[in-house]
Amino acid sequence: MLVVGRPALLSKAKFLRRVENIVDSHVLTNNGPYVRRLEDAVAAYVGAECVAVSNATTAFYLVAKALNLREICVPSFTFIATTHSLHAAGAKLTFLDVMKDTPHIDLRRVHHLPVCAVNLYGSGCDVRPDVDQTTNVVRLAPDAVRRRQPPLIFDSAHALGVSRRAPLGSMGTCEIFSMHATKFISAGEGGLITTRDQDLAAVLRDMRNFGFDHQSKQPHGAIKGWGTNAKMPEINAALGLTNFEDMERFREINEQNYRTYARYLPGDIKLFDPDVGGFHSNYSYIVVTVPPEVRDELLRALYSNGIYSRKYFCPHAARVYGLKTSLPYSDRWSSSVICLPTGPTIRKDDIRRICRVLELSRRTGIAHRRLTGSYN
Ligand code: T4K
Repeated sequence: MLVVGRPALLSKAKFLRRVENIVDSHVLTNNGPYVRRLEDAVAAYVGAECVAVSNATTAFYLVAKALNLREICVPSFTFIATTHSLHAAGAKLTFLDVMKDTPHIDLRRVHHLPVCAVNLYGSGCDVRPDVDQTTNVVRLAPDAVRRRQPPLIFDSAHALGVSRRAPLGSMGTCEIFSMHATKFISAGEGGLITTRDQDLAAVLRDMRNFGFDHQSKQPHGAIKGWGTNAKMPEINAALGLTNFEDMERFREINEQNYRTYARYLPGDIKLFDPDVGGFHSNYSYIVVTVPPEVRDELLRALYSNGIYSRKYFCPHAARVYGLKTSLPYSDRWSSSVICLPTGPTIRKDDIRRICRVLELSRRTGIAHRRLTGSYN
């Protein structure tokens, strides 16, 4: 079975040594040494503070609480985790449509309200004119971003390692990355919040640990405010750190896969270019769009041939909540998208086979049938 999101580990021996260290150290959680090493490595890479948490979904909840968000604009075409979390934290959601050619909202059109923009599929959002084109940083003093401007949060769950001159991670009020098993750099489960706002980072460090003052030297210092248990365990941090250190190798493998797809996909199946807007992608998602009337049939044909592809994201968020708002491009993306398998477990021959199944299905209209015999 070829699947979207199959995790792979390139440095297994190194990870196992780290697991042994953890077992011998008797420190399994509560912001131990591997969590701190992961945070330091990511902070140095993105040029901002990094707070590691249990997963990205919880990260959104913490950020919404820390910023006391009462309302926020979000793209409807995204994963439901983000909208569920922001809503659960008390923010009223306004759904925005994405654009025709990119699955992003047009940030230039939203200024007056808090916004959560999504750097989807390992690609970067078109940024506002007040974003420095060299560093990707919004041109405001770090705490001004939080105190005087509506917050601008980036859902960068898919975008660790994506860069445009500088790596993503220091844009807006904060960015949130996912280290779920299916993500580019996996910790099994995990999330990272990066921000240039040191006050915000400090609040988040307290919040992830029940609200305890993270700077206190006492075992249980003062409780500074609301908090929950959003800590990343040491074993997850060790896995995340090991994979993060291999990031360039992961990118090379994914980029090679992307080029192979670009070469063999049938002409009427459109491959999304994740470098759109001048970004350098991590190529962690292979996203194609097909005519909506054949999308589900193609998915069935792939599945019948052992190729487990996904329709991220169908239905899109507003429709999940039963809203009838006119969002034509979200509807369009949602009904035409297919995410195909990639990553280190997928070989060039697999990709050729996937492309062949798509080609034969498109040509003959055959679904539900095993086409494996007729590839060559
Ligand atoms: N924002 C965005 C834009 C997101 O896409 C996500 C999550 C978030 C925020 C929230 O991030 P986290 O809270 O998760 O950190 C998956 C993931 O669970 C989810 O992380 C991801 N986005 C979403 C797009 O996809 P499913 O329901 O598709 O996952 P699942 O378990 O069906 O796995 C997908 C494929 O991966 C399967 O074919 C099997 C394979 N797989 C999966 C796991 C977990 C493996 O081979 N091994 C594994 O261990 O949601």
